Amino acid sequence: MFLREVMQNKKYLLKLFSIAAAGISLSLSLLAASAPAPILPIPNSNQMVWQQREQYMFLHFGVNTFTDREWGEGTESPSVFNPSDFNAKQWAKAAKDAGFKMLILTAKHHDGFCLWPSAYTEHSVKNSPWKNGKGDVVKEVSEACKEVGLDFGVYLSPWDRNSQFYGDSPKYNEYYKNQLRELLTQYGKISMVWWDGACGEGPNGKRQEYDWDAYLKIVRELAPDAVIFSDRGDVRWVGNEDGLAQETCWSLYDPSSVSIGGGTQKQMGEGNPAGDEWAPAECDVSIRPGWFYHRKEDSKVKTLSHLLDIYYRSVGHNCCLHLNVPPDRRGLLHENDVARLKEFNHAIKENFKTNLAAGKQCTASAVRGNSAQFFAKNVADANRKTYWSADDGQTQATIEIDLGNPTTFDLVLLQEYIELGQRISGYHLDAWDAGTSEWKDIAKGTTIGYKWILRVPETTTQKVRLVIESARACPTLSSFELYKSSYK
Ligand code: FUL
Repeated sequence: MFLREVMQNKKYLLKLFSIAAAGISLSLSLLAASAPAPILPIPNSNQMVWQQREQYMFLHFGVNTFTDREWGEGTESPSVFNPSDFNAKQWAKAAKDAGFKMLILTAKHHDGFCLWPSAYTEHSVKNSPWKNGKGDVVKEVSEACKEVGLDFGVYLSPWDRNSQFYGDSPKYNEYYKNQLRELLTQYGKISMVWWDGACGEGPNGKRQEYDWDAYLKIVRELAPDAVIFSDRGDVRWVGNEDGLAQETCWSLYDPSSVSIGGGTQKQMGEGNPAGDEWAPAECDVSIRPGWFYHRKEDSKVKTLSHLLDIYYRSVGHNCCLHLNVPPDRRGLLHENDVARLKEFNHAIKENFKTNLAAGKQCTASAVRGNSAQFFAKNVADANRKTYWSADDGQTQATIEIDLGNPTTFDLVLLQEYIELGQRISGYHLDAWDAGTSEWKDIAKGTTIGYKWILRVPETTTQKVRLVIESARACPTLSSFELYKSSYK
């Protein structure tokens, strides 16, 4: 009798003990483990805003539009600038409708002609017949952007073939800084300043030395929200004008290892995982062969499949796409370009309409602190801010998605939580082959960063896994999405 009671109590105690233990381990696993420490460098808030724009539009417009040239000499008469039907609202609307988030205008190109009535030169719209010299393209474009909710930025070419000061370095630097100040103070919020490194000799036969530090200081002071596109700025050039990034693309960069303006395409495009600067890459490219409008190129607007290829290899390669659409002599975006932009936007929307992995069962070989905050399911929600992560020191892991049923896809979209740094440096993707009961490699990659899109052969499977082979520190992943494209 006594023994039986003891045994029953023991059973009871054991039961109580195991319930308590389960409770403790459950609450431990739900306890938030701390997030991985950021691995430097990391993006600043302006760079985060920039990256999430993904696509913005370039507008090359000026005297070249009317002289049918790509680079003006600087000797063009302002009288050639006379758009017959100028309408900045049409530009902004077309950009907005096409899913672009910002417009960048050539306020001044290499010919030195200013699209705003600068007080520092006569070579501007103020001496053109357009609106009897009372027009201001910069103003109209900035206002049109505001009206439709687009950000606005300016390209102020440092190379100026018109200015008498060019080549007399201190004088020209003053001139350039004054023009920068005009643009940054008279047109509302400026979200990007775009500089190329083109440089030449002035009328005195001397090569101009740009005072980049002083230019930078002015932008930082007068446009604190702006990102600067420049070797010395916040966003680097990808190294070509085809809109195409390399197969590896780090947002980390070491400018000292790349000669200014002379870096190889590969160095600029790939970035450098050992770099101590965060300088993600921009892919700039024109929708036509030239940057400026030429009537003979009306039939040479890039095809939809060409634009889609550019999209996958820019936005889908951890970069932003800066697509140039040059206004014509009327001062309008040409019908052919507008139609193509519409198709392009429609195709992207369709291709990424249904994430086939949304809400599906995700598991990982390791979860940081075994904490719910870092569970693999975070890669299958629609929230970029929730992410999966592994424990410190763990640089290899596998994340598996069970789709429930055999599912067909040909696009895989991956995102790291870059607020904590870009980490992943090698991975491959496997699909489960139910016939042979084996995993089969369908793609491999190096970097992911903010966004990487893999185009894979059309694959039908119930289970997919991402095998992370190497990383600079414990990896994070905020999205692992699958799509079936309708447009190629
Ligand atoms: C280059 C310029 O020389 C081209 O004319 C064009 O403006 C391109 C976007 O940048 O540096």
